[in-house]
Amino acid sequence: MGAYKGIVFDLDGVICSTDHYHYLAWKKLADRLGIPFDEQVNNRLRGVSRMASLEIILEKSEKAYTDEEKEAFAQEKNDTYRELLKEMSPKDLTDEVRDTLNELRARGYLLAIGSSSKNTPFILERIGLGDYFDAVSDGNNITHSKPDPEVFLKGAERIGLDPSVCVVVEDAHAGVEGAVRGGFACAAMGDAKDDPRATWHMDSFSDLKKIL
Ligand code: B16
Ligand code: MG
Repeated sequence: MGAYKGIVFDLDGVICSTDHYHYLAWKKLADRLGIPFDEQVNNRLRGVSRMASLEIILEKSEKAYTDEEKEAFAQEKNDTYRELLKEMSPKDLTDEVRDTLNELRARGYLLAIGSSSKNTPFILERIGLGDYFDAVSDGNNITHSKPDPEVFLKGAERIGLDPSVCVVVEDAHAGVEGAVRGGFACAAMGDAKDDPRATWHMDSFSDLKKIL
């Protein structure tokens, strides 16, 4: 097993492709408000909390909004997003992710989730992983979103391990930064694959079997 004993996985963009649903839901809101929104802006939202994401989108708005209006926009986006999540099923967990998780578990690693999303329990249930992980740390138990390391530190704590023996798996630059600040090794993939702060740069999720 080497130096590492636990793995803390980001959810959105790592375990499943809910990142696309975030995009669609934000796009619907931005279009309604007449605010330009594209994949480039969307990539800046990865790993960032819902309200912080809204603030990034509103940077391109010509109009200023009150806090009450912003709360309503965040709620509207989440309602759209939840409608999309309802369509998810265990079929949205790829064979690659399922097989890799099972192999890592069989090798003795403790497995945790470290996600900024408050929808984490619902998503895990939809994809058939409701009871799978040894611990879940998510947007419901943190006060600071990524790039703060809090969500990963709580994840490691919940599996009883020090960050120095845990690997964080991330697809967001904000998440890579949080992992490094928290004292974790970091395997980066997707949008954050080439982040120079990451320990490993993965082409796909199953590369974990080679790294660990
Ligand atoms: P919610 P992760 C993050 O999940 C998403 O990447 C980010 O786009 C989203 O704004 C954030 O969760 C909050 O999500 O609105 O569902 O609470 O990548 O940390 O798993
Ligand atoms: Mg992510």
